[in-house]
Amino acid sequence: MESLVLKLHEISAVKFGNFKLKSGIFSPVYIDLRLIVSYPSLLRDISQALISSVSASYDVVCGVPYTALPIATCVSVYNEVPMVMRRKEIKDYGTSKAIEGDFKKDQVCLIIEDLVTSGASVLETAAPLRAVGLKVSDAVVLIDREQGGRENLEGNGIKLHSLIKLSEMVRILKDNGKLDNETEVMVLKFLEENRHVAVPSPAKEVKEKTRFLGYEERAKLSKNATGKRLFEVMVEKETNLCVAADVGTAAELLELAEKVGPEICLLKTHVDIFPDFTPDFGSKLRSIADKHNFLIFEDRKFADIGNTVTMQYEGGIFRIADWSDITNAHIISGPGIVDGLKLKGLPRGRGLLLLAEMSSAGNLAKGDYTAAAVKIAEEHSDFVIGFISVNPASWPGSVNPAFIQATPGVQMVSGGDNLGQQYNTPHSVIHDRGSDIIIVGRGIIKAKNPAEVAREYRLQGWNAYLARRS
Ligand code: 5BU
Repeated sequence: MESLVLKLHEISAVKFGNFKLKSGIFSPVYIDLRLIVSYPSLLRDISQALISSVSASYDVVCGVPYTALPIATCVSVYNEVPMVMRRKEIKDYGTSKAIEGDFKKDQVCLIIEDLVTSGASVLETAAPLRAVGLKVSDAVVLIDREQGGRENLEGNGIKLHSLIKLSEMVRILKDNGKLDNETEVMVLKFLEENRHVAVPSPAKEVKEKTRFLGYEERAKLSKNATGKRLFEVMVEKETNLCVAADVGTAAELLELAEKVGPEICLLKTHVDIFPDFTPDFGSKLRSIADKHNFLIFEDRKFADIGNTVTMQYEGGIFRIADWSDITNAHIISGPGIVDGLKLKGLPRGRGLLLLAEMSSAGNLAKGDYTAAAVKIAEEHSDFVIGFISVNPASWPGSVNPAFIQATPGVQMVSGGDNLGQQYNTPHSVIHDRGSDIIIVGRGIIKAKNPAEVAREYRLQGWNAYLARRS
């Protein structure tokens, strides 16, 4: 081991200074094992030492690209064990495989790596290997930087075998006069202080980015004209308030729209509750919306098969597609519902919200159902502009920041009604739960002065958005 460490130092594969690592932290020591391909006998020695340190049995080996690829190749050749290769970039032509080589499902694959810090690179390789049916339970590494990699891998069912720890290397170099006292102390102190480097999570990073991204930047990301406009209106009017106009008549709704218009980005309707609905309702509301610069959202909650919803959206007495910028749909019937609505909505420049979660107690839109809504939205991002959601910050994966999140069940104080509705405050919805729009019904429409109260909700919603971004 000592001669191996001294040889690595001799070829400058171990350097001391101030280096930024992949994990983002600065380190006084840097190890560059890419150089070993220029020293065939060293490459051979490392490969043989690595393999003799693993007692677990395995059927194939796989090197973490790129530095460990030649090491894995040598291990494969010397020990006559087959190798598979992980592609870092998957081709969009040919076979598009993430894992190349011949293998069978349930075969055991040993991962070979040159250096482990947080273990992130090993995990990036383990995921596609596992996805194609290989079993991964061991990884062998030349150098363990002792910065949490062992624990992070263990948490993902992978036992780490290391040939040497960085602190041991430092001691060998010191004992052989290759390192002064001061540098040794500094490196050991650094290792001691950085024992736990977290594995960076792509999902968490996207979420964090979305949290700080402004509506104006997200407007540019939206692939749908209405989605874009909604973000833009929010920025222009400094409002993320949608009023749910669940009043008794169409006449009252038009009156309310005039009053709250200056405060809102969106007005949500349930037209099928009006006894006085007439075919000119849409054009009347449209002109108020244009005057006050807000969008219209008919909360129709389509739920049928694709063919039926095309007729429900375009036809009947309500002719929703003619006047409502946005409507929404359950995904209970599968993605065909989006295809159906898109057929009629997209040529008119409309947008669709998918119901990923609901606000009412005991509802079934959670877990896999919510995840399915996100997947369908991704597949139709030209028409789907976002989601009805309650707690998007807690969704397990990352969500494209082009999608807008709109949340019903909002009042100044949390609580509920006696029919299952559950309320959160504007601050909790926007700041804590990661939503973009507060949908407020009775909190505003039952107030003596709806315009004044709408203004209060607007300020609370907007301040929560500003606080989230800072
Ligand atoms: P409220 O008065 O603020 O409770 O009205 C909420 C509105 O949002 C009402 O029009 C509902 O139909 C709508 N809503 C909801 O409350 N919860 C949901 O999950 C969905 C819509 Br989807």
